[in-house]
Amino acid sequence: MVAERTVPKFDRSSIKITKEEGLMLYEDMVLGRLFEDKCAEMYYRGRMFGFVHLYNGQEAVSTGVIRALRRDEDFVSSTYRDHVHALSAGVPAREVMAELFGKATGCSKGRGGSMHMFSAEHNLLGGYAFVAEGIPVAMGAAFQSKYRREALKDNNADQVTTCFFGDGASNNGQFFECLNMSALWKLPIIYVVENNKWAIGMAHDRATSQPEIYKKASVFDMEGYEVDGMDVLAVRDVAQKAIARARAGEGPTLIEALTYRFRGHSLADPDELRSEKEKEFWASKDPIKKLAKDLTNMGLVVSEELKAIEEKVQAIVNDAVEFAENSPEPDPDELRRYVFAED
Ligand SMILES: Cc1ncc(C[n+]2csc(CCOP(=O)(O)OP(=O)(O)O)c2C)c(N)n1
Ligand SMILES: [Mg+2]
Repeated sequence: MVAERTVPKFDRSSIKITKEEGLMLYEDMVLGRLFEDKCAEMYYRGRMFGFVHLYNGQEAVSTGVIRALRRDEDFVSSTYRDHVHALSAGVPAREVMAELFGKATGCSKGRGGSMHMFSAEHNLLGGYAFVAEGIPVAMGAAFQSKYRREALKDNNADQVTTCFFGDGASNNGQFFECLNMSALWKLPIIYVVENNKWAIGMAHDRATSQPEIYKKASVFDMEGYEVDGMDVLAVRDVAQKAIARARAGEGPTLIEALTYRFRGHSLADPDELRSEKEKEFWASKDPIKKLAKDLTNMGLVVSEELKAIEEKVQAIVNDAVEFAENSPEPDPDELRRYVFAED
C-alpha cells in the first residue's frame, strides 16, 4: 500500500456557518448515504438491474460543492456514480429512485437507469457511462454562459458549471483538452476530481505518472487546489472561492478532493483488491460523523437535532421506494419518445 497523502491544512477558525447551513449540509449528506444504502438493499432484492455504482464515503464532495451553488441556475455534470450528485442538485429522491427502477416517473423517464440521471429542470447535465464523457459537455455549458453574457450581452448569464469525475478519468485526453480550452477562454467552470484512489481495480498511483492531480492545473495557467474530501466544511470553503472567481469572470478552477468509496466499484464488485487496512483507515474518516462532531463542537447543534434529521431522511427514502414501486413502467408504444428533445 502506498502511503496516504497528507491532507492540506484547513484553518478551522475561519469557518463561517450558521446553524441552518450546518443542518442543511448534514441533511444533504445523510440523504446521500441513506439513499445509497437503500439502493444496495433494492439491488440485492432484484428490484433494479444493470450496473449500480454507489457513492458512500464521498458525500462531502457532492454536498460541499453542489450546495454552495445556486440551485436550478448553476449546472452540474456527473458520471455513472451520479445518484447523489442528482440529489444534491435538487432532483427529488422519488424521481431518482424511480429512474433506478426503470419507471416512467424517473427523472430520465425510465430510459436512463442508474448511470444516466438527467434533469433539465434542475440543470443536471447528466450522468455518463463513458469515463470522462461529461467533461466536454460541461465545458459546453460553461461556454454558452460566457457567450450569452459577453457576445449576447445577457447580464443574467452568470451561471457556474461544476463538472465531477474520478481520478481514473483524469488520465483521459478529454480532461487535458478541456482544461486547456477552459483556461484559454476563462470559462466559468469548476472541475472537481473525486480522487478515491481507485479506478475499478486500478490503483491511481500505478496508473498515473503524477498522482497529485491538482498540480496539472498549473501547466494550463489555471488555479488548482487539493482539499480533504472527507471534510465537507473544507470542500465548501474551496468551492465557495472557486464559484466566486468563476462568477466574477476570473476563469476555471481544478479541485482535487481526496476521498474514498466505502463500497466496491459497483454492486457487482466483490471488492477484493483493496486492503482491509486501507478500508479501515478511510472508514475512520467518515465525513458524516465528522460533520456531526464539528457542528456539535461548535455549539451549533445537539445530537437530538441530528437524530431527527436522520429519521426525516429515512422517511423520504422509504417514500421514494414506495413511489418507485407503485409507478408505471414506460409504455412500449412510446419507445421512440424522448430520443430527441420535445417541447
Ligand atoms: C471510456 C471508458 N473506458 C473504460 C470504461 C470502463 N470503466 C468504467 S468505470 C472505470 C473506472 C473509472 O474510475 P474513476 O474515474 O476513478 O471513477 P470512480 O469509479 O472511482 O468514481 C472504467 C475504466 C468506461 N466506462 N469508459
Ligand atoms: Mg476513482
